[in-house]
Amino acid sequence: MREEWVKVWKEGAIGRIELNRPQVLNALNRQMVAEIVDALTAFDKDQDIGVIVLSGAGRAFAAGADIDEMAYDTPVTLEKLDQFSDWDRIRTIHKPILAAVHGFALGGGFELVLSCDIIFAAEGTMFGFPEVKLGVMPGAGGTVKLTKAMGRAKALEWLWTGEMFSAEDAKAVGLINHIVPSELLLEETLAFSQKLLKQAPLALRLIKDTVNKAVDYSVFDAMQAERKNFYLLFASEDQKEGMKAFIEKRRPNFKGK
Ligand code: CO8
Repeated sequence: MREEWVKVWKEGAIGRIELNRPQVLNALNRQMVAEIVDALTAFDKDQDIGVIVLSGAGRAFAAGADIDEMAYDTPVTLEKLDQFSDWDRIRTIHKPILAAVHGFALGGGFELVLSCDIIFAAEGTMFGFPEVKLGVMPGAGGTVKLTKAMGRAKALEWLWTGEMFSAEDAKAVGLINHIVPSELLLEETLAFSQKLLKQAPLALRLIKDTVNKAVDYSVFDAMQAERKNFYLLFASEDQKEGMKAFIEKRRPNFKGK
């Protein structure tokens, strides 16, 4: 696996991916996105990994797509490159993806954050979609996800002005989960990962699947999907173990089976 622009390693059952192009604030070139998605896919298949944590080296999480790389693109080069198929693959990752975000999360960097499941931000992190200032707009789901999260009026304000917003603003509209002091960012994110590692992995997986469907489907269709996933979990050993442990008044020992 190529790791030119990311660092990838295991910390116990946590798969760590660090964006590593700090000289340009982790501006996402296409190879870097492919490396991130390859690492996510590899960890998703790795039986020893339960949670994946994404973070950025240097003074920012990611200041957007690499403007130098895309400045001379045409619709034809973009169509042929089909770079967003890599982004689509993020949606197929079953395991929890946590983001530890600091400095800036702009444009494609913000879209990468919004592709994660639980988001921790360091105090002072700035979020935004400055694409409008470059004469373009978000292309990896930013417009859609922002509108679903905060409603039409607020989304248009963020997208039309291209201004940066604070972590507090992002948290107030439910785009991120927690704001923590800078020096505790990774500690807090990893501590939350440990909480998830204690849960039944199949339950985590099917909850993520159902929540994703709840975002995309009608309420009725999402509830049908929820029901099927609820039934499916009763085929797992972990369901037997979880309920038996409750009755025996002890902690469950989940195995992901
Ligand atoms: N692309 C390329 N280089 C970048 C980018 C970027 N997005 N962001 C920063 N850099 C480079 C700078 O050019 C600079 O390089 P150098 O030292 O060689 O001059 C270096 O990083 C440090 O940046 P600054 O000196 O500008 O640092 P400041 O602290 O003064 O400013 C800012 C930080 C405010 C974040 C500023 O760098 C900035 O405005 N960056 C651009 C932000 C932006 O417009 N992002 C949106 C890009 S478009 C986009 O994301 C479209 C998404 C499409 C789908 C996703 C596909 C991956």
